[in-house]
Amino acid sequence: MTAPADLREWIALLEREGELVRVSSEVDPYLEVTEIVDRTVKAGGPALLFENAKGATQPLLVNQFGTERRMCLALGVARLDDAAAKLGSVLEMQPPEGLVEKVRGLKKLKSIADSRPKTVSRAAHHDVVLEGEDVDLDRLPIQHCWPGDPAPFITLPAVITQDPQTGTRNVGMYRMQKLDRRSTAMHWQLHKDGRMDYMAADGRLDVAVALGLDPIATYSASAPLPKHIDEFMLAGFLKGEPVELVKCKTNDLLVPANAEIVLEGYVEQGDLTLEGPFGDHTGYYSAAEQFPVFHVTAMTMRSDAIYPSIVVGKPPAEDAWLGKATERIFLPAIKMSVPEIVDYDLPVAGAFHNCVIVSIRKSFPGQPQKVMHAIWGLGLLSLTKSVVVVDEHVDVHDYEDVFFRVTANVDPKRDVMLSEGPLDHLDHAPTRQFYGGKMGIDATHKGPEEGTREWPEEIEMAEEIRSLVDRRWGEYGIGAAPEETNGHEQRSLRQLLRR
Ligand SMILES: Cc1cc2nc3c(=O)[nH]c(=O)nc-3n(C[C@H](O)[C@H](O)[C@H](O)COP(=O)(O)O)c2cc1C
Ligand SMILES: [Mn+2]
Repeated sequence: MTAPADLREWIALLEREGELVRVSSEVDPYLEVTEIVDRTVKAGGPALLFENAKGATQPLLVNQFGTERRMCLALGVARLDDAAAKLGSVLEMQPPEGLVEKVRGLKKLKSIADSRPKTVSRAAHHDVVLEGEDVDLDRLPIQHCWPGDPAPFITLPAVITQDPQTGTRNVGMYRMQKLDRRSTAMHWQLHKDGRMDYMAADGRLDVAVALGLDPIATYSASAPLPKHIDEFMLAGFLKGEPVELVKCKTNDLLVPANAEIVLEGYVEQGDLTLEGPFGDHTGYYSAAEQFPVFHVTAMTMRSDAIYPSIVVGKPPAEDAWLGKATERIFLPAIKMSVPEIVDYDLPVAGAFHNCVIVSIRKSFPGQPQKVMHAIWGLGLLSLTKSVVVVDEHVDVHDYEDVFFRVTANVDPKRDVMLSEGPLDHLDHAPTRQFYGGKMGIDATHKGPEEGTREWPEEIEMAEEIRSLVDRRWGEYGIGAAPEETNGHEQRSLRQLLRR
């Protein structure tokens, strides 16, 4: 499977796969689109291309990532874990032995070399160039998502900046409240790389915003990479070919040549505006706060540019699958730092940073607590509020099984560890913003080596009886066998969609 080259190829692929519906009726980006999308996402429905968005000249694409199948199609893999395996095989490279391994090793090294973006001179989004007074965000069907939002905001941008000191590129996805035809707010939260570039700027910082990319490049903007790693490198690696970049018209930043729309401009120290409140993925309205103003100096686009959008709100929403892709893709990197980790799950209902369930191969007392501290010290996972640790044989994606362990295996006085540390910018629960309590729950088996009583044995049916009953099931005349094999995956999907 190859990944789509741009948004057009992606839309064509979705149509061939029966994964896209075109809506030709006039639909209002003010609330109406949100309600349609929310229902469609929760029903596991298709991507939607609104061809006639009220008040705008350009069409609106939404729900492109709304199911696991579409997220896999977007990444060009059969299962999300396959994208992770590709990264894992590079991270775990050993010095090769023998010719076959050497050739294989060279291929892997080439895949890294090929992921570096390359510069090209032409881009379709240079067909229409609006500068200065001509910049007009009113042309775009920017959604006004929730009734309590003060304005429409751009929801699915790839925001590009450069570290003023090192020159390293950063790409992130941050909502952009429309202020007027030529400016927006830039919602760079406290712990994000984009904000660090802004804080390091002496005066002005150039910013470019790419809208309507191929789905891998769009996904990469949301990926929580360490600051010094360019998100377009990850995109190139996942695509298997370099991201092609082209220079902006009014500043020196490079943007993906396949973009539908590009907003070029700048932010400035001290130039802030009141942003929000907006309904966000926490399920609540985030508080209004001061954020930088993004001044658009040029708006460039394809003549028939398609504007991409996403609706975030009470989980589960479309961003669930962007988050799940990150969960899977980053597992190999997490295992590199914390090798006893077998698997982990970020429940969608926990808005990704409120809870992490992690299974570990335990070999010494205190290891679950070691893993909790490791998670609280690892990239954006450090913002995690609660960590649940289970043994390696527990399926972390099966929340009923995890709940069983948490209730059965925990002595709250002994196994609940309270700590404190940084919390997500939008977390409304802690008394102080940005800082508060953390909880670790050790739901692993304990034994005498950890100073407890003898741990009882878990009930398991004998393997030969299981296969005997499998074989004879038809004879009993009970009816169809209850789903058993493969049941886990289906169960977790049901949980994700249950409301
Ligand atoms: C749909 C969507 C909207 C997002 N909106 C914001 C936002 O408004 N502000 C923010 O700081 N992060 C937001 N995020 C999360 C960031 O994109 C994510 O943390 C990313 O890793 C930031 O990149 P950076 O670490 O390079 O700054 C959003 C993510 C998604 C998927
Ligand atoms: Mn980054």
